[in-house]
Amino acid sequence: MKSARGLESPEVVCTRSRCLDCTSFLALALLMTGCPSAGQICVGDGCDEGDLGPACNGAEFADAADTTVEVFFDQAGYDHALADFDCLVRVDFDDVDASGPDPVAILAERYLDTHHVRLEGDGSQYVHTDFGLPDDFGDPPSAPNLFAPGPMAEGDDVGGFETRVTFERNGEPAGVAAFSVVFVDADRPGNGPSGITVTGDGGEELGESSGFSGSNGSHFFVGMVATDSEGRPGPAILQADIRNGSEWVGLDQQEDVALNDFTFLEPVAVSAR
Ligand SMILES: [Ca+2]
Ligand SMILES: [Ca+2]
Ligand SMILES: [Ca+2]
Repeated sequence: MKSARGLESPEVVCTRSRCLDCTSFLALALLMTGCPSAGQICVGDGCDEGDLGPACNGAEFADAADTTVEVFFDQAGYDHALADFDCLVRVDFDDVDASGPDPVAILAERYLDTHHVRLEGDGSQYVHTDFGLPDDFGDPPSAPNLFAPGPMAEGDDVGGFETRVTFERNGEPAGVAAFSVVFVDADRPGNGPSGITVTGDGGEELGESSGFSGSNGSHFFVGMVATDSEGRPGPAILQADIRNGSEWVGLDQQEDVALNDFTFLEPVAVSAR
């Protein structure tokens, strides 16, 4: 994604404070600033810590102790549930140069300063365009890159298929009110169901979804929104554990599944909730 901060900048989606609101531009100006659509990207100096305070868009946050998690399998429903918020953050991995033949390892902290998220695979984390399986992973909607946890398969070891997602603000654990990820080619759930579990304070499980599937090469959206008893989204989700299939994404024996765009509402430090 081309942004006003340069081709290599990871996309940061927010429109608060100093972050320029793209809705104030005409269509031509939107194109010139790299905004993918109205209200979707930071320009200028970007969003610094001071800009991204705890009160996301002024919306009220739920009581984390009184939380239910709703699961969405359609992005429209997820977006609608978050319509009052103006601080959706997106990691699409397209800032990584992964145009070579081999998957590119990224640090778990790659998006920590910019997006306040840590992505930790069983053994490293990888980005590539198709992980060597173009029939399954070629031509993703969020092109060109996909994500998958390592380690890569080696010998009898089938490699990694689990990723832990945690959030951090100013070195402190943080929570999010919503989280989503796209599963690519989750087409053999009988060989290894994909799934997400989200947890809150004290490791308490807040919500879970697994066993969903689509056709060969499909892009299956799963989103979760944490709300209180009055239906208000709140930053109760401290961690998401994602299982993608049953083996290293490029092994091509049982269930290979890649991941694409992670989105979440702006993380809020636990002490600021
Ligand atoms: Ca992508
Ligand atoms: Ca397939
Ligand atoms: Ca598959």
